[in-house]
Amino acid sequence: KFDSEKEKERALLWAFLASYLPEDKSTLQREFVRHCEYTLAQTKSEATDFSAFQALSSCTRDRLIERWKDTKLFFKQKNVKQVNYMSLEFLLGRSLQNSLSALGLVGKYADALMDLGFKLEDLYDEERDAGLGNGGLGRLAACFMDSLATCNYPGYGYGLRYKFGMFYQTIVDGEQIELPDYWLNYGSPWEIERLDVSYPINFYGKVVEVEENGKKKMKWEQGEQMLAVAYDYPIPGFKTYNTVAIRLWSSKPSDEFNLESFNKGDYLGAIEDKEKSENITNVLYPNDNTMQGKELRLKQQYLFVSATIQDIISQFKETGKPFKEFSNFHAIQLNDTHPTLGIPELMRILIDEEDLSWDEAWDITQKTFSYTNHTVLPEALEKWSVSMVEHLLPRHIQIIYEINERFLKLVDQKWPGDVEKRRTLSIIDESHGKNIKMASLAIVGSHTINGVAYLHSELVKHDVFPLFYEMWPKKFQNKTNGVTPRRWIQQANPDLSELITRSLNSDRWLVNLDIIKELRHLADNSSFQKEWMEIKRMNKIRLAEYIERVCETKVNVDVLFDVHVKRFHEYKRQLLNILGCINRYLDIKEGKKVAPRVVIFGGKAAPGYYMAKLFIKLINSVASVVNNDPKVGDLLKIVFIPNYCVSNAEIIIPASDISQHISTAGTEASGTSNMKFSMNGGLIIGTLDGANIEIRDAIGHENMYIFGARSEEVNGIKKKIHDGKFTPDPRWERVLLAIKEDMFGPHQQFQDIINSVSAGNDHYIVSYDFASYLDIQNSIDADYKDKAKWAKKSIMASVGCGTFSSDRTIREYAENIWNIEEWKRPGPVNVSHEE
Ligand code: B1N
Repeated sequence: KFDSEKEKERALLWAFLASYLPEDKSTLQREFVRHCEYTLAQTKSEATDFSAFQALSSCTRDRLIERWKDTKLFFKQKNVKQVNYMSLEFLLGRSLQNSLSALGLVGKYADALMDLGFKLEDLYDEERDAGLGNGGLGRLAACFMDSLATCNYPGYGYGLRYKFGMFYQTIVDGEQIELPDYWLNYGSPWEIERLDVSYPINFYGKVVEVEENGKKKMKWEQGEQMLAVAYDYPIPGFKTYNTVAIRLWSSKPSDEFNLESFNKGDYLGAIEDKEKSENITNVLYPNDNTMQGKELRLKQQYLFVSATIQDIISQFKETGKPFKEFSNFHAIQLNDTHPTLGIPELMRILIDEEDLSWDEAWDITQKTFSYTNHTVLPEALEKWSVSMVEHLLPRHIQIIYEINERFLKLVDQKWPGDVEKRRTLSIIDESHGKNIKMASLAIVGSHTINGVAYLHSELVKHDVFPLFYEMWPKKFQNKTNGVTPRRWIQQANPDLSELITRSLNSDRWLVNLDIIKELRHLADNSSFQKEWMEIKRMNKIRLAEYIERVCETKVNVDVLFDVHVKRFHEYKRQLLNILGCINRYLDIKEGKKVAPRVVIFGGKAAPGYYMAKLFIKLINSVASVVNNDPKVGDLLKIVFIPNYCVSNAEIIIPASDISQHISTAGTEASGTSNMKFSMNGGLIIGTLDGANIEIRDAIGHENMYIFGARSEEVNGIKKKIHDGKFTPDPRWERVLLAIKEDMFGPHQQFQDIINSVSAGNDHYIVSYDFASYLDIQNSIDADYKDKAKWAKKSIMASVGCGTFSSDRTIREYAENIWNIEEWKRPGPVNVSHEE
């Protein structure tokens, strides 16, 4: 293998010098001080908790890099197939605690840093969230990366390195105010800047036909050019040495310049224009479950897919294999349709640059891509105007048209002369101008399409894409979402984690969550129940302290904690909850007996989503009346926790007695916080929607509070409401009257809410589900009084959730979609793993 003896010697020397850092206490301390002194240029007297956090993160990063490099090398030596998970969002949250825990160094560092005067927990709190996502979709991608590494699968996550992540939410006079999240101001200790990994990205320009070696071909002539530069974020597996990475692209102006614009003599103006046009990856679009057809977003999507596909191809070329082998080495998963341009981009590169024929290129493309659908909401299904795409990506529009033409030939073979089917199936929608239906392009270009919960996957097949399903029934699958138990149990709820490990006499449950079901026999055990509920109480105290700090409201921890945290959206029906609160308040004023509770809201509204913002205003208006009414006292407190994000979710979720997942049946694709709450012993009040249905099947319906219309009933109910044939419950009228009579401030400000649920408009059937919602809330009041009964339900809700580990989900993707194998890397000999 080696060119010479000399080269062999050099390699041995290098390997010796690059051997793993030891894990003894004095090495940990020396490395920490070295980073303080040399990386941060700080002495003992200057070091704050923040600098200690930075130094510890640098130490941790070094160790992650050791593992990641060797994992990459191992995969390369084994010639493995890898998955490339393409997502415009990765909602990672904080990384320090998670990484230390994966490295098995939590205890050792706690001890080592104590000598130097630092408390590990305080350092965790110095870290800012990496908020590169909106909500469930972005957090799912983060949980998936954790599971990919832990389950020893080869892979990469690909995304964008936004300078501004999800906005920071504050509440002023009851209203949401958005502030920029300039997270990189504080440096990102985890990223590895890869100035050596960058790709040119083209926009605009034109397509010309050229002749090369006697063959006619299309050439995309350069318009604007910029660069995408890679930043790698290592993601460690748990109880394994495997470490994978997320590669995030950042846009940079390219060295090539347009002589014309500089020739005008306005040097500073030309620089400014160049900067402006090239800051593509500046900001994350803050819309969850809606699409905004902005050109900048399209540019983000293209920069993302072009850099990613170029990177994957360059990795593939290192194997020296011919392109027909491509899909034996790479699977590409599209996290929703946001990266769908990857399909025409791969086609373009294979045909225009690698000289493959259309058929060869198409075969490779279809064998490589698969697509996950995350929503059935029509306003979220992406459509891009043909004229915008044509202008920005003139070669891609040709390819998309050709894909469509060839596809419609297949349609014609199956349904000869059926123009209606042809129209429905066409990738180009011509009903309001010409638009590209990205989901249709994704389905045609992929070998597999999946939904994210059983009900959702059924709706995808039968309601959203029925004709595609008829054409290719075998392409459609379900992959029910999951969440990582490392972050959502072990890290968020260390006391519960300790109890589970002690009771099972093993911590294997952290990598095989199914085994927590073995604790079922303890559900009736009164001393276990006592310990279980005592942990819940401690978590409630921790949350109450947080609430006092951020909301300046004191809450009683010995009452029921009812939590509703998620993005604000009409379909998620925070309105149902707050109207229920008003009803409860009116009951209290009438002197009815109710069980005391704290109702906790949290979540962001898209800055342009008027209704969602009005819900926030209503909640805060009701809260200020209820919380200041001396008649109410501890019977009802309503709090709105500002800036719901991954790090405060870790405090909120373990403290809930019940949590609300009350979307109109058939609208929430899956939901993932429902799984997190249940795992932590919080009971769910929910509709038969998304993954709620599977959670009920797993934990037993007696351990969940289900209410409301079923998905198959919703359309009939909507019609009934619309036709004025539905009479709401008297409590509904009473609540609306309270608002109209200005009980929560001048009612005019809430008029649009009242209109939105009035007959004829009540799209999410809030008025219909209201009665059953109130009834089930009353039964919760009653059940909560019986401490033993409640404790049993709480335990059963948790230990039945084994199947909702994202490890299970990832294994299903690996086996049924990606066709990749586990490759566990043997550990280095000089490191012992903390068990
Ligand atoms: O994806 C989650 C699901 O658990 C949720 O039910 C679902 O609502 C969420 C456009 C979305 N679907 N679609 C989005 C996000 C951003 C955007 O720009 C759509 N998010 C979901 C994980 O499967």
